[in-house]
Amino acid sequence: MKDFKKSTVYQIYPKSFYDTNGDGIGDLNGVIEKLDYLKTLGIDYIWLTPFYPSPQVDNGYDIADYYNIDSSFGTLEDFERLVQEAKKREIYIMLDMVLNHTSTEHNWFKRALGGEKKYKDFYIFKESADHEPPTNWQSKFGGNAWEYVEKFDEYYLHLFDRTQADLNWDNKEVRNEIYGIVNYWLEKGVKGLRFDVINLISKPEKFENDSEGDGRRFYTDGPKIHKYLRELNENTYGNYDDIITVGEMSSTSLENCIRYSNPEEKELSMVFNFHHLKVDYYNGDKWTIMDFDFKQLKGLFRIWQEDIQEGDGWNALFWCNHDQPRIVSRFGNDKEYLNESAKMLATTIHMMRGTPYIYQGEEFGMTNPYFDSIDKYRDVESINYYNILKEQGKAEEEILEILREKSRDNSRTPLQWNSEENAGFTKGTPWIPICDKYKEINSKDALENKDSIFYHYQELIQLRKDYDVISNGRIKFILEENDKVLSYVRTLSDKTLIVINNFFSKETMIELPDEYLSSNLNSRILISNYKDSSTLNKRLALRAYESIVYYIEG
Ligand code: TEU
Ligand code: CA
Repeated sequence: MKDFKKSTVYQIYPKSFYDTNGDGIGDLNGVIEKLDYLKTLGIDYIWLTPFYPSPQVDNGYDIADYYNIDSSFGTLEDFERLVQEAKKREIYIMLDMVLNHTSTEHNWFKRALGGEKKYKDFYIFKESADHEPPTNWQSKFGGNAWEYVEKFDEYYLHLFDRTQADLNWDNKEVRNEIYGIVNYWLEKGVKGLRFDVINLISKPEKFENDSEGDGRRFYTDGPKIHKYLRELNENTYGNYDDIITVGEMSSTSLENCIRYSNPEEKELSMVFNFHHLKVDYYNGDKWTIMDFDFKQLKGLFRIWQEDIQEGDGWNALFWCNHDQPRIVSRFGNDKEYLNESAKMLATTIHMMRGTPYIYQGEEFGMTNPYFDSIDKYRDVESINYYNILKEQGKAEEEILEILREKSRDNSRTPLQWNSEENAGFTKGTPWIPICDKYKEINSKDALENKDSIFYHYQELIQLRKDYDVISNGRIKFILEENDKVLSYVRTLSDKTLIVINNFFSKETMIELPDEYLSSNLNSRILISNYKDSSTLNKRLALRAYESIVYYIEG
């Protein structure tokens, strides 16, 4: 059995991972073919984003059938083979469970539209006077969150696209159906579950206008969320002793995050929160351009690490996923300091308290693709906001500049396997353009160079297994006032780690607090991103993006 505190999860977006049949779309057989590569990296779990039958309006987060595989990705047999082949390599599969909403192509929704009351109650239909939506809540993808159905003279709720109708979790029959779905996949040998937007499932009893915002305060960490998660646990994965679970909890609070992930609450193993990835949203608005606020980033990490520790909760640690721009292009430097900054960013989160997640391509420094025209984009959110920003009167070039920094497609371009045609991803035409840096940035070159970002990740993954102070130590942030360097200390009995990261290209000096220097005779460098980093000293000069981890015993 795997210890999730010593494990690392690798996220695969199958559509962009590896295509084996030349249709331009990555597939499950592509994942199987690359398992040895993942074994070399050393990861423990593969989280696969949704591969279920779907009209693909939101690339699979709009599920039409929870019990099957979309033919573009393969078959159930392929999936079963993947589980077995991965297991042979001691890698386990984590599935993405999208249970807040279904596609409007799901049979339940079709029967609801057909007028069957049982299925109408699976969703959230509301009457409303005067052809006005029932509330002013906004969809996360832009526009009002209610869609009108003429036939009933009613609206249904969709917090995401209008083809993603929210399920009514207050209906016991819906919850029972959901237990059935989760148990079906657990019986197939799945060992991990990632629950999509799971802190949005419990809607308020009364639906009312939000005079202060877009409605999220009424349903984020909603009234019955803890009850529903405990019940889900009790009826599904709680009956096994080796399943890890992670909830995607967009803007959750600390207090709720602790309840979700404290083992005594019997809800989830850990939580993704996104607060640290909103430090480049000007006034909270994603669709703006702003340098990241480093002080804010540091403050958020400190709070979410130290306070979750106090509450005995557990964090999922991550910079990247299929919804986020590439981290080297965002908080690092993907030009002069690609190697240094990618390694520094990796060390920053892999040495923290929590379970690290790596998003495909991150392990060798994939960057944003910097698309130059709107027709290269595929993502529903990006295209919606392109139109919204147009309507607001913004110029084409300014909108494209924003998308180049903020679009979800930044992370969805195909994995760059080598410097050959289509980066070795497909023999056909890729469903979305390839990032044109693939000649310099690709996994083959990374594997051939012992100093590459890839081997830095490999080492970080192994260190977490070898050093209990990483998996189980306490964390405390230091150098809080420093506006260039993020630093923290991990401790476990007589072992100490000092983690130091310069987030900028300018050289900088730091002074460490005396308490960590008394026993520096026994100190050594555990990992760093320069070959000749200095030994432990009170005063240290850090070069561009320099990142050093000191290990002290005794
Ligand atoms: O994302 C939830 C979510 O709120 C975001 O991170 C979202 O992508 C946001 O709009 C970013 O601006 C999850 C999935 O990860 C995402 O791919 C899905 O589109 C979404 O849920 C709906 O299922
Ligand atoms: Ca394919």
